[in-house]
Amino acid sequence: MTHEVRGVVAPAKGAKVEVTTILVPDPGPGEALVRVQACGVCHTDLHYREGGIGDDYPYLLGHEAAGVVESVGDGVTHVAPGDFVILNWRAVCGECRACRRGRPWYCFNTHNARQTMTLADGTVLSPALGIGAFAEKTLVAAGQCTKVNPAARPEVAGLLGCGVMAGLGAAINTAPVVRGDSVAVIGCGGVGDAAVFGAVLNGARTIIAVDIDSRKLEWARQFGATHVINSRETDPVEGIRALTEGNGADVVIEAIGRPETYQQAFYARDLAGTVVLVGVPTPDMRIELPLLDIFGRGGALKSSWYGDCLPERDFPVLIDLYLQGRLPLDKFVSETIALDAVEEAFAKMERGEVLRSVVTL
Ligand code: PAD
Ligand code: ZN
Repeated sequence: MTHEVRGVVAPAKGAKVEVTTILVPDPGPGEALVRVQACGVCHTDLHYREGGIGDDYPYLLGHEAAGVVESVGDGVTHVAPGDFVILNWRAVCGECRACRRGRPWYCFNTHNARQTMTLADGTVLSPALGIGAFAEKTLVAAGQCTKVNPAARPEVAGLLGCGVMAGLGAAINTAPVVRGDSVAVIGCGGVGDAAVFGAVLNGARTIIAVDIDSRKLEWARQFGATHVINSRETDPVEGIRALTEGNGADVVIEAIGRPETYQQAFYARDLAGTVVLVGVPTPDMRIELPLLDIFGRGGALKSSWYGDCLPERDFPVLIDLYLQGRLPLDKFVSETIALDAVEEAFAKMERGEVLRSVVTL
């Protein structure tokens, strides 16, 4: 059987997204059909629309989602119809060179559904990050479903499926921040604020939030930033050094994905400190740094893919922390919107009015 549902599609590079009918097949072996309940609007969806990630239009957008498993294909044992799940884009294969070396969070061959979802005329859709969840139903590999406590509201649970996990994980897994560290986060959208809170969770002493928007800085304070710098007014490198006895921060997390802010991160860290790039750059971006500075400043320059998370390990724990009142996921949800308001949500994101708009279905 094929399910005819509504979904949000990016038809061509730079073109506005459209709500349109999509066709979703019943799950085959190893696949699951999920009735989506909520899906956050992440900057990565906008990157897709603008051609920053690839050219495989049309894209079915949306990838920060939670919902209920409707049916599963042959051989699926770890989830069943009725399970409340967060969708993930790291269904590890267990067989690639990273998995075999015991580093599955780098898995180079993550699973997605084998069958395709299409437009009504049969045009094959590329689901964003192998998910495509701005849709009433979506088809994924069963491993992309992580079962969590259904007491969590779908609109907050779904956020762990991408941006919040990426930001939290950049701090707690990739850096990792350790008790007593000084941490600076450059760019305080949903991802950056999650990094701020990750620094709180791991016991950072000083947490400096940097943004060009004072409203964002106010929100970052609510997540636990001890200091804020508006980098339109204050040079962020000098500002971060001034707040760290002239040294720079032990960990600087860049959560925008731009050369100039990466360069700020590079020079705002202490000697032997760590830079974590979690923001996603576009293919045209370049950076030039003196090689002597890379050598002479020592430490580590890391990227954080999805916060180096393992969904099966991390999502259930983080949902439990949320349910215990120890992880303020509700604060990320600025508004809930309908499927046809994604384009407007992109504009609000660009104007800095929201941390997360979340589509509810
Ligand atoms: P967002 O647009 O909500 O937040 C970006 C923030 O950066 C906003 O608060 C801006 O005001 C701020 N900003 C923009 N320019 C500057 C500047 N020059 N100096 C200081 N602040 C600035 O986006 P988001 O939080 O949803 O996503 C942030 C990035 O993280 C984006 O590149 C997204 O694609 C990436 C991401 N990465 C992963 C991953 O696995 N690495 C996962 C999810 C998202
Ligand atoms: Zn995302």
